[in-house]
Amino acid sequence: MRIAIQENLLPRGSLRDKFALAEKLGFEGIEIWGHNIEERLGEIMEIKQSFKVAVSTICSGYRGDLLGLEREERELAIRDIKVRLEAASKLEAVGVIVVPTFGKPKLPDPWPLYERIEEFERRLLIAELKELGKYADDVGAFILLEPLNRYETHFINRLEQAVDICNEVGIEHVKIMADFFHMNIEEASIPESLRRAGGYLHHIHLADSNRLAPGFGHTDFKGAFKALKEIDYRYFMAFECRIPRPIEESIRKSLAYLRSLM
Ligand code: LER
Ligand code: MN
Repeated sequence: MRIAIQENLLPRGSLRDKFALAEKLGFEGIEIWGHNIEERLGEIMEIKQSFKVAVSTICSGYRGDLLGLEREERELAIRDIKVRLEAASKLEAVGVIVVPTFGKPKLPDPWPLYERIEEFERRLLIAELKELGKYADDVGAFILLEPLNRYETHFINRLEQAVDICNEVGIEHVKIMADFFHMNIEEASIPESLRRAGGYLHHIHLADSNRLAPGFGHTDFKGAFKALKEIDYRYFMAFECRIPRPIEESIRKSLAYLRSLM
C-alpha cells in the first residue's frame, strides 16, 4: 500500500514545489487533476523525472457526462476519458477516476423498456465501458469507477454496485476504487465491503468520517486496513480531504497515524 496526495491539497506553489514537498513529507504518489491534462502533460512528465514520488492516478477532469441527456455530452465524455487514459499510461499512473454521473438522472423515464431509470443508465454505461475498456486495455491504464454517496449521485453509491458493472463489462482494465468518506455514509461495514471488492479494488481515497484528514474523525481505519491486508491490496491510497492548519504538521500527524495502523 502506497500513500499519495491530491496535488491541490499541497500548499500553493509550482508543481515542482508540490512534488518536492510530497516527497519530503513521505508520500509515494501524487494524484493529478485531469483538467487541462493535454496542456500540462509535457510539464508533468518532465517534473516527474526528478522525483521518486510517482503519479498515482488522474482524478476525472473530463468534460461531458457518460449518462448525459444529449449524445454529444456522452461522446465528449468518452473522448475526454480516452485522452486521460493515454495520459495516465504516459505518466505510468494506475489509471483514471471516473464517476459515471453526478446528481440526479438526466435521461427521461425509460418506461416501458425499463421500470427504473437506473436500469437504463446501467445498460448505457456498460455499452460505453465496453468501448472505453477496450481503449484502456490498449494503453494499459485502468478506468477506476468511483461510487459516491447519495447526496452527490443517485447512481452507484456502494462498492458492490461498481463491482457488478465491472463483472458485466468483463474487461481487464475496468476496475473500481473506494473512497472512505462515501463508504462511511453508504456501506453497512467498510471492512466487509472492501473484502468483497477484493481484486476489483485498484485505488482508494483517504478521508475521515467528516472528510478531514485521517485521524481527525471517527472512521475505524484499523479494521479497514486489516481487510486491505487480507485482500493483498497493493495500489495507492490518496488523500482527498480537508487538512486542518498548520497543514504540514497535520499531514505528518495523519501519515504517522495511518502508518501505525498498517
Ligand atoms: C467527490 O466527492 C469525490 O470523491 C471525487 O473523488 C470525485 O471524483
Ligand atoms: Mn473521492
